[in-house]
Amino acid sequence: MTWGTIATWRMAAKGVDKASQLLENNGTAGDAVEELIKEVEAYPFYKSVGYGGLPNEEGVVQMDAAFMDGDTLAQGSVAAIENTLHAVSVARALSHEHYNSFRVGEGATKYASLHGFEMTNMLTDRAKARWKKRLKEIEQEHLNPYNGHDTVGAVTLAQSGSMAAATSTSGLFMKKQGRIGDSPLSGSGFYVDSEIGGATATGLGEDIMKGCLSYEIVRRMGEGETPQEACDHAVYPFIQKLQKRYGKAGEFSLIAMNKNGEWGVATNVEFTFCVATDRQPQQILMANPGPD
Ligand code: SD4
Repeated sequence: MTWGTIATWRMAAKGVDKASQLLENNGTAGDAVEELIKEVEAYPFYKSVGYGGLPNEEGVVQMDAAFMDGDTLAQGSVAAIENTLHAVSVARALSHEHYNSFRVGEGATKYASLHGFEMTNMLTDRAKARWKKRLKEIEQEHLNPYNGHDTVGAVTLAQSGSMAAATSTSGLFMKKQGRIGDSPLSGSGFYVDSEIGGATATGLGEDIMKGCLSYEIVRRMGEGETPQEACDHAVYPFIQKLQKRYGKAGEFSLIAMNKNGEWGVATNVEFTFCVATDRQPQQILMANPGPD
């Protein structure tokens, strides 16, 4: 039976291995995507996700995460959550709640601690040192604080045909307190429907949100486009639109997988991603910016 997973950035490689093992052994799409993201969240040297993630302007690590079940379309999200090791697990727990399934700030952190999720200081010494250095650079050189992008996002397809998607990020380095990106927002940072497929995004949230790009890719796959066609048609004309209206587009990349385990990607930066399916052992691949 077909199974598959796709995830943003090479940092997801170990997580994709874990997810693949689960999927190969008939695990659920939800368990696989959660384990994949948790692996990235726990690793201290990934600077845009989970433990060791870079803080906001105030020196506080505030994370955004989401989980979506492609069978029920249930979703859970947290935004600006603090001191929580696995934001994605909190998002997954919230996806079971009919009401109050998207929590932000103190409400999200309180939910995590009340429900027994592992709480810890997410600011490592290394991240703190980078924050201090950056504060000085910004003061002296008037730099744009936005510094690259590497949110983890993934889509999984289980042998049962069920699909799931999830994201997790500490967002933009030096973001303003309480700033929330695309990653926890349905349709922008992620979307999945087991009858069609799923997509997730990484990059400048403020621009990804303008195009609801994850939903647009899934919608196009639903109309019969392949994942690659859907990525190309959703992303590149949208980049042109942003360029026309603003003179530039932020950096972003999208990945997609359909219910048959076929996948696609579109990006306007050099972008690495990981794919594994029952037909193809894990590969770490590189995508180049598409046509302007
Ligand atoms: C955001 N999409 O918060 C995220 C940014 C990102 O590493 O990819 N950060 O806008």
